[in-house]
Amino acid sequence: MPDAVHVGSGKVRELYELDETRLLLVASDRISTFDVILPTEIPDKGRVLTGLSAFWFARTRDLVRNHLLALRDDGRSTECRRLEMLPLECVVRGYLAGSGWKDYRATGEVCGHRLPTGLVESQQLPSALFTPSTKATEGHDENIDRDRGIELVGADLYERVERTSLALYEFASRLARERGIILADTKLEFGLDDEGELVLGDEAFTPDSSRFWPADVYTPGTTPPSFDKQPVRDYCESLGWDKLPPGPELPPDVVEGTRARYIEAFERLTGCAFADYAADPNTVLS
Ligand code: Q0Z
Repeated sequence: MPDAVHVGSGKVRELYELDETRLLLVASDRISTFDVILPTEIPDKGRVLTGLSAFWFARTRDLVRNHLLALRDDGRSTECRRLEMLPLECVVRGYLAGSGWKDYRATGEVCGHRLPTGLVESQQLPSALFTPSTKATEGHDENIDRDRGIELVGADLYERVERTSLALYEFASRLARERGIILADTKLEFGLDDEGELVLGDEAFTPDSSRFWPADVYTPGTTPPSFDKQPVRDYCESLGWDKLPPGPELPPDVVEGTRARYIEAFERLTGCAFADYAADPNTVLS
């Protein structure tokens, strides 16, 4: 990456500094499952996720500002405004899954929200919950309650990110549901710009930052299949792999099936042909 200093690595993305005010976020084709990066890539996954995020940024501009400045021609790189990121992972849950389901089963609560008794796994919640977490230094994010969230960012900002996160989730989950995808939950990240304005950053409503479920097979009381990664999970389970690194290589049919699912999610949600996005990434912005 000429003229850019590498400033960070995520599991599947890289972050570069373009200048004092701009960063470049580059999504690779790497895939993780059971929290392990696999040695085999899924061609076009990075472009699908970059295009989806950009689509949502464009569609939610009236709800909150966002960091998107431009998409590069490669379709996997986003030029973005450099923000002061908040130390809060803004999780919204519309359905009982993952750590929310575990916490509910153990305590009847999720992040301090008391829920009705008798809910089953993957059930839709009476209303979506804001269940923030903090980036733990090692391993998994730590769920926090409202009081801890307010300690971290202050009451005024906490209430702004809560309201904004819920509004974004309501918008995106409704659009996704109309297109056959349940957005069970999602993680958003916000920052402040140089004027102290709240800005949506990072990625938004991608299958890497959210749980996507196919609506046509959704059954409360069961563990729904992942819209995108189910072929990978099923293959890994079939090997009896211990889920410790290194992960297994994926065979070509699993790679192709998984790539097709990412592209299907992109096309259903954006209404754009993926080939049109590949030819000109700006097609998702209008
Ligand atoms: C995002 C991350 C990644 C590693 C910092 N607009 C922004 N301004 C300031 N900081 C960030 C952003 Cl998006 C920022 N991350 C997460 C992404 C690789 C870490 F691609 N960290």
